[in-house]
Amino acid sequence: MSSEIVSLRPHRPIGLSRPRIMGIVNITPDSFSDGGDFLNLDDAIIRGADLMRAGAQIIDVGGESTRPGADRVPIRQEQLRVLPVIRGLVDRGIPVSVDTMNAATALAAAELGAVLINDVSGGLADEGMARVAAETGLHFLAMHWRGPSKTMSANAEYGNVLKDVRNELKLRVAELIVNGVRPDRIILDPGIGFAKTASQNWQLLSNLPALGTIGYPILIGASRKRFLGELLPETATTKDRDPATATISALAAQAGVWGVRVHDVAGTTAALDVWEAMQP
Ligand code: PMM
Repeated sequence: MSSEIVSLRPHRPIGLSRPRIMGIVNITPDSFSDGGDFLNLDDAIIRGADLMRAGAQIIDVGGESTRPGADRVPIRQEQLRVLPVIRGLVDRGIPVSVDTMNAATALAAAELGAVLINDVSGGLADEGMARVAAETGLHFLAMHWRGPSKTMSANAEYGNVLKDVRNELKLRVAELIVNGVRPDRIILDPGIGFAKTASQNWQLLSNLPALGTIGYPILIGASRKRFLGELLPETATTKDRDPATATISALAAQAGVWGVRVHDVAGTTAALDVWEAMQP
């Protein structure tokens, strides 16, 4: 290979490493892409183990759908769905994250051995969440959020989506730290598809390095979301969005993200293998 080609290659920012893959197991009858698939305990555990074999580093277990328009789920019902699955996965030595907006569920998951709290409200939905994050010392993934799924589509009003999401995430960080969450435990997520139009999602995805300059690891959750469907024929299913998701995973890797949250772990593993092989 000529030295000219080598020198023309863009420099890889220092510290850029392969993103972690968070595999999704939703135990919900109504999640938009896998709702109802893993309601049975054994199926959910097998699914989590399969996703680990396919290349995930952590399994995200959720019991409350956050698709636009979804109603909240009673906490008791959420816990009945997620806790047995978390126990089963932890028993098999699998690192687990709990996708919940409820402090009580996060605490129960922590007691079972979950290693990360994934709160799509970033601690806004439950005032006890920051304390649970602080006291358990778990990693806390704070997503950009502008209110419950039932009404969030009406909240996609931004002066400048990148600046506003950035500022609102910085506010979250400040409040989490004031409540005792250790900065080195915080991971941020711009909340693709949450109170965002398709165009706003693309603006955020095309400016990931600007989100990284907040100073915290960034995770992206674009998997199978509706805005990807707009690139496909009308007859396409949500699973048909997997190649687009995997492409975003590779591009997000190039932008230096810490992690990607996906349903199709095998597809993203392949995409990240290609990205890694292409690194200088
Ligand atoms: N998206 C969903 C659920 N949980 N968590 C994080 N951190 N980021 C996301 O983008 C996110 C999430 C909704 O998707 P699903 O219903 O397929 O799980």
